[in-house]
Amino acid sequence: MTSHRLLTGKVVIATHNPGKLREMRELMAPYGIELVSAGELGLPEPEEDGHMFAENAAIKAVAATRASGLPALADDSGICIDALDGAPGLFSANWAGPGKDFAPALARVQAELAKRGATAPEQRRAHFVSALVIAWPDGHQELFEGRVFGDIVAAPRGPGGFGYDPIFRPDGHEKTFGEMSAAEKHGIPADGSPGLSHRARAFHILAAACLRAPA
Ligand code: ITT
Repeated sequence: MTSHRLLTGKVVIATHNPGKLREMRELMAPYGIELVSAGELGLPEPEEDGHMFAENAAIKAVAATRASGLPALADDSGICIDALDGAPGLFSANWAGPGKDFAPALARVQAELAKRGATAPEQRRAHFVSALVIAWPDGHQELFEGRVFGDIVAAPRGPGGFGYDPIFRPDGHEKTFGEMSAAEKHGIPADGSPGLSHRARAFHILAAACLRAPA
């Protein structure tokens, strides 16, 4: 059996993405851990040159723990579209360009799908992936991954969430992530079973392994 390490004390949330930061703070909220973001600490964004989500998450967590001397939690994530051979995938953030403007990225997804004649939902299958890595200053690391499957809707819907949320409809739901409240997107049921979003699902495993709710 793998032995996990408990996460305690002050922790860096190693992201510069405000949407992710908000979700990670929400997911961590019940555990009574003091959180500080990479932005609040003025940490630079490391170059993400890994070939897998898990590698990039480790690059970000390790950079933040080295720079701060605190344990750090990073998320590397993206949306993989079957008809586009898994794109944008690792390059999900890059499709928004340096200005991090997602309108062109969402339009590009639609254009690429149209080019391939993918109009029916079953031709527009996609999934989100989240790799969460916690890195400690002594070099210890833990990795947790979550996925959620669904399809790309015909046009963006809903003001909620961030990034690709307005075009992704998870299986079993009519609403896109963009039309859901934060609580609906996390989808964490009271019985403690796994949540809905890729990040909530990865976090569910992380919490069972490394977090204890305060008594
Ligand atoms: P950090 O590296 O600073 O965390 P980033 O935005 O560059 O921020 P990634 O490299 O992991 O993060 O890129 C992931 C991209 O995938 C992100 O910018 C979003 O566009 C998209 N993405 C990930 N999770 C998402 C979610 O829950 N909803 C919508 N889009 C998401």
